[in-house]
Amino acid sequence: MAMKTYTLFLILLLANVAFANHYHFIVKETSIKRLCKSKKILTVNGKFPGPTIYANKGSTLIVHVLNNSKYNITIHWHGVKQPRNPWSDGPVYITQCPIQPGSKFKQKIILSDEEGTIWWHAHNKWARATVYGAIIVYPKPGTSYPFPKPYAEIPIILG
Ligand SMILES: [Cu+2]
Repeated sequence: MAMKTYTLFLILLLANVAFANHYHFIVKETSIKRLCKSKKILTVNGKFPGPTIYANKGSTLIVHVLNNSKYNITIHWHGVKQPRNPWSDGPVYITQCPIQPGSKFKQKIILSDEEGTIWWHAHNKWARATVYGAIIVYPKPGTSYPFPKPYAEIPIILG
């Protein structure tokens, strides 16, 4: 019960703070166990689903991506409009070259009017099947939600 109260308190607290603007993503193969079997999958920071990004509406984020896999990869910031900044939005071979194995790339994410939960995912062939996570965009500090303040929040990611 104490843990539940603590978690709820933490979630409510997050709604009123400014978040870090820099994230570090290391794309690598990770061994995971599901249904009694181990399998190697591509992950970010060894997590599946990958790390959640927390941000405020209108902020700019920098995600330092290091590709430690043996595949070309990009990360797409799905649902982010990226005004006048398509060059690090992630669609591989369309607006961005792939991040090659052993290389790094600084992805700039410009949030404009997005608010709520969107997501990021890998953008090269099958890699998107395991390389993804949530982006939770809170109101600007000092402003309120455009709807009644939620009692709690639980991100659900369908992969
Ligand atoms: Cu997408």
